[in-house]
Amino acid sequence: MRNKLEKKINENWTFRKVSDKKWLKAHVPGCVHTDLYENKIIPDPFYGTNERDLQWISDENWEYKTILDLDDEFINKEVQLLTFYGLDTYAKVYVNGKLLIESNNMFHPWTVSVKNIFQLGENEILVLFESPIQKILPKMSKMDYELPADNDQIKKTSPHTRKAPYHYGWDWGPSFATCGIWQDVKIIAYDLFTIKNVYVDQKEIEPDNAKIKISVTISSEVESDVELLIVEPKSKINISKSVKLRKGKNNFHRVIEIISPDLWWPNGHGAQNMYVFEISVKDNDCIDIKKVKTGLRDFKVQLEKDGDGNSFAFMVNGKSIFSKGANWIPGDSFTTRMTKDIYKQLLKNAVNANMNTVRVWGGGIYESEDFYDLCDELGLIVWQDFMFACSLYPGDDNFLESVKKEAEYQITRLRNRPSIGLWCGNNEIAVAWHNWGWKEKYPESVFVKDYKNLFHDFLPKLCLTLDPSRLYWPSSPGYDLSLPQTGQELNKGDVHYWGVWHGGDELYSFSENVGRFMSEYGMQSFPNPATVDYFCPSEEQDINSDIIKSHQKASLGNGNIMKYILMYYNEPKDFSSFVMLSQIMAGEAIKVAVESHRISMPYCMGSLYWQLNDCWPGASWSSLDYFGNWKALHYYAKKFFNPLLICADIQSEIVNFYVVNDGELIKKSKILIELYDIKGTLVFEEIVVMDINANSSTNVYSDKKDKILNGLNAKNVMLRTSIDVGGAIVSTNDYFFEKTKYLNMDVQNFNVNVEKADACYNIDIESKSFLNRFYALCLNDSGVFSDNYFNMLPGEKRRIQFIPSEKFNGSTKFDPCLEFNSVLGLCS
Ligand code: BMA
Repeated sequence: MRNKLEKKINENWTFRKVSDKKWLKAHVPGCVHTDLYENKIIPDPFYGTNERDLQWISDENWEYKTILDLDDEFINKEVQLLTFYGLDTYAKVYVNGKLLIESNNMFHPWTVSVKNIFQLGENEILVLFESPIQKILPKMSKMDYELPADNDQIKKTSPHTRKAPYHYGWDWGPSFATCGIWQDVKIIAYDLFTIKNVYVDQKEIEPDNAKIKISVTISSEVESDVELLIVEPKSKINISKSVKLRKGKNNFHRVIEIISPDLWWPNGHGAQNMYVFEISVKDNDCIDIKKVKTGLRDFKVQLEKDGDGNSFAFMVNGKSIFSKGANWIPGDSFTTRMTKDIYKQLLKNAVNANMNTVRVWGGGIYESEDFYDLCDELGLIVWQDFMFACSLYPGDDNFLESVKKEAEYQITRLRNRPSIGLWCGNNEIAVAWHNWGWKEKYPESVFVKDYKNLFHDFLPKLCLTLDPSRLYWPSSPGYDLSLPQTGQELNKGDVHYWGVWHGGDELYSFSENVGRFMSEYGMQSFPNPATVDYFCPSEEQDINSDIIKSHQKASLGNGNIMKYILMYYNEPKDFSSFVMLSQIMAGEAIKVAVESHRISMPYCMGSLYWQLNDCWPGASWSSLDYFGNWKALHYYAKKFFNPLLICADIQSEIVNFYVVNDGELIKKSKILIELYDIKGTLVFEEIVVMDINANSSTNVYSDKKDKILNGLNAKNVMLRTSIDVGGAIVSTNDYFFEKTKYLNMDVQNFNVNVEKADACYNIDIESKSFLNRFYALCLNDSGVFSDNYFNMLPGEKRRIQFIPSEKFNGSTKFDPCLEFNSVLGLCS
């Protein structure tokens, strides 16, 4: 057999600063910052104010080298290729002294023929990385104006370089414009043919029949008669066909039908069924095999004119799905540290908080195969941005040529995945043009020519050719497929609402600004106390200390966090109380937002808060901190994204109660509306018995606020709403008629008892006073509590569980360091 050879060459790499003598051990995939750190040349970039002192790294040139031993078998092959799956970013690759690659884009692979360059025995591969900053500065100095890049904290070179925008800094992350071989390096050699690509195009997917078209691209060195096989065990597909290969590129396709397919569903709506297609090409001498795993589903984004404007709603297998989730940013400033386990922890936690969607936001990276594998497996719909965010970009041919290669590669790589819902051109560029003063500042041609060309012509055409079944949406937020004349429209398309936080508005503004699909809105908070300890010694833990401020990248910063806390709470006692109150504040804020979005369905059909995760330990809008700890917001999210939700709108004189149901019809449920005074006495009660319709939001009860209060002081009461199905409370939600700081709360008093059970800890809480947002915190593990941040009436008893993270499973040595408190205990 003349087998195809494929080998990773990630071993035995060394690196050095170009002006240095000594070569040091390097990691591939990796980057220069982590290599320097591992060699103890630099301290932890995330600690203290180290970020500031490490800026020199991105101004230097670095080189990486390895020696590769090759035998006859490789050297005698007809085709010999060297592929760098990711070079970040300006690299010159020399093989045995010969320059073979000059890269300028980290988002697509670089492949080169090494036939007659590789030799028997030792071969040297040398990669020289030029500073991404210094490379661009001369070009910028010749331009009439600087392209906007507000988040770029280095030298505003980022729009010119196809490199992850957040590497240059963002309002939640540091500036480390790193470089390195950030993806696998491979050598591939064959004599006859190779399968270049398999595309499973889901033509028509219906419950009783799936029609799919399988297209196979084969590259051949010879003319030959071969057998093409398509095998899929679950559907018993076994097709064999004799085909003739021509020299060069060959395309074959075959339409297949699967009767009664097992469909793929987003989380919460059904199973994530998958099919594995194995495609092989063989002759007597040689075989090449490619496997494609996919889920069959009909996915559409409904953009329809209706009485309110234009809808924006996901339809999966004919069912309208309310999209619940958050925006995803890269999980590390140095993405090569992301392992499958870390991805799994983060994305599983998204699912554990009842999410069904993540938006891969355009200022980061096109994510790894692990990421999308997990989204497919977990049922997370991916809103996939192209990597353009909050900047204007060059419009010259070289730039477009580079983007073409990038987009072609990424679309082809991801189009077989059931989780990918839509492509989106960019993040916030159109809205910035219209609303951030760009229109007044830059030549019109940058928008009506360059922007239009890239996002309204070039990218949509590529998507249409390579992935015709998916929507291409030019920009988020956006309201139309044509070049927008205004920033965003509440009644059309998707909306980023930042009146709360950036605009300083109070929380009720969320309910006054509900769009058709809310793809961004947020409230900042600090990470968990143990995470703060990771980067800041206790004596520096102060809202105004240099270290704390250096881990806060948003322009409005800690002052804005404090401003929001003080709108609703009394002053935090100390720094750690500030940290915890900031988290509770974020939970309360996003709860108001999401509830107003969900009760507005089907007018509003999506709610993705900003942001799910972090790339370093610092202040941000995230609900999971850098180490994967659940911040208060994540516990709130689990409840406000619960498939069955009861909530109240208490803004006006009439209080409206709603039940939102993402699931099937529920017969004879009991809706309980109860008002308790702060001593725990039930003072008002209303019970509504009803059937809850499938996939609906229903106004189940309305009453005058005065009637519910019945003469009681609004500062002394709590409204508790619940749904009882078959004798079990399946959803509950509390409200107050006054801001927390005005509530009359007694001195906080409670008992807690912790006992170890099999794989968890049982925590029994007994309240002796009214407890506002009682919480438990584990200071030495990122494990999760079964419930958290809830209100307790005096005399109430509750049991919650603490489930330690997987690393402690079965460990007898683990002793959780638990802390318990509530809002009153945090305020002075
Ligand atoms: C959004 C995002 C990000 C930013 C966030 C918070 O608009 O698109 O650019 O980090 O706001 O300001």
